[in-house]
Amino acid sequence: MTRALILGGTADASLLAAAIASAGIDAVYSYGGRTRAPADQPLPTRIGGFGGASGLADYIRRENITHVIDATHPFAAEMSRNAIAACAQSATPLLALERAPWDKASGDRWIEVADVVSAAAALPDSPACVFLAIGRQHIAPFGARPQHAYTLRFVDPPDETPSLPNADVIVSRGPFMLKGELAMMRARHIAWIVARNSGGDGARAKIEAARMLGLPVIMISRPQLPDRPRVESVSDVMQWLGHRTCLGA
Ligand code: 3Y8
Ligand code: NAP
Repeated sequence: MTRALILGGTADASLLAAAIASAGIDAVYSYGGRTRAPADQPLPTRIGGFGGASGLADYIRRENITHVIDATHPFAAEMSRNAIAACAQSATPLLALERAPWDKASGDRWIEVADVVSAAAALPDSPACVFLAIGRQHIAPFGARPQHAYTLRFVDPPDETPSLPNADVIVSRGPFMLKGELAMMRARHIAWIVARNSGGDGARAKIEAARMLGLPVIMISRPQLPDRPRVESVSDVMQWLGHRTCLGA
């Protein structure tokens, strides 16, 4: 009898939860507990860490989980690594639902870097208006570049003033639309954008807006993960679970 665990927290994970719920498959949806009011899901939902890979392996055994789908964000590397280890320990089938990275299109002015520290180093010396579209957890390295006027975007209001001397926070959880991104970038005279190569549609609009405005994007590449089976569509996950979607795909 199938009992699936969805490691969620993304738009794709929400689409998968809807398909699994409508198929009547027994499943649990899991959030890491990063935001104050995560979106409701049509499945029983748990919030918070498992306690490392061994905690996840214990959870899998205790809850009689038969399949794990890692539908977390491409930058949720620790969760993904733990899922690989826990599923190996408990001999539980694992499948990643992971969207492809954005590809650089003609007209894109990307500076590709490996991590957030390199992204901060890639900013110019002369003061500029910079849009940091990388959330709340990784702002500190930009403290080394205090000359810039930063626009930050968080899911929830910040608990304290960000450590950067000249920073303004937009509170918004996405998904983001092209019109809104263009208006925001123009109103704030944004000259540089820092982004992660999240892929997917929920945050692509800023990349398209940068292209239209001819702005440089410092693009942080994804962390490397050990090999694991992966698909890019909900229907492929449903087939993996032994369920034919209504499209029969
Ligand atoms: C808690 C679930 C939906 C889901 C929305 C997607 C789209 C917007 C792209 C920008 C980039 C960023 C950030 C982002 C994206 C979607 C999707 C996606 C980037 C929620 C969510 C949770 C989180 C966690 C949060 C992080 C933060 C990252 C903001 C829910 C809304 C910047 C990633 O305050 C914090 O601690 C937030 C932390 C991890 C990265 C960071 O380091 O700050 N996501 N985002 C999940 C959990 O607890 O398990 O609250 O409902 C999900 C979404 N985030 O309904 O359409 O790709 O799926 N989220 C990045 O760098 O790309 C925003 O602003 O342009
Ligand atoms: P992370 O750094 O890879 O994970 C850190 C720890 O958080 C994990 O080891 C685990 O704790 C816990 N955790 C993470 N995701 C979890 C989940 N879905 N269910 C239960 N526990 C989880 O993760 P992150 O980058 O902070 O991302 C946290 C959540 O936000 C994920 O759901 C992810 O999909 C979502 N998200 C992240 C980003 C991003 O940029 N990172 C973007 C959009 C959405 P234990 O070790 O205790 O088990």
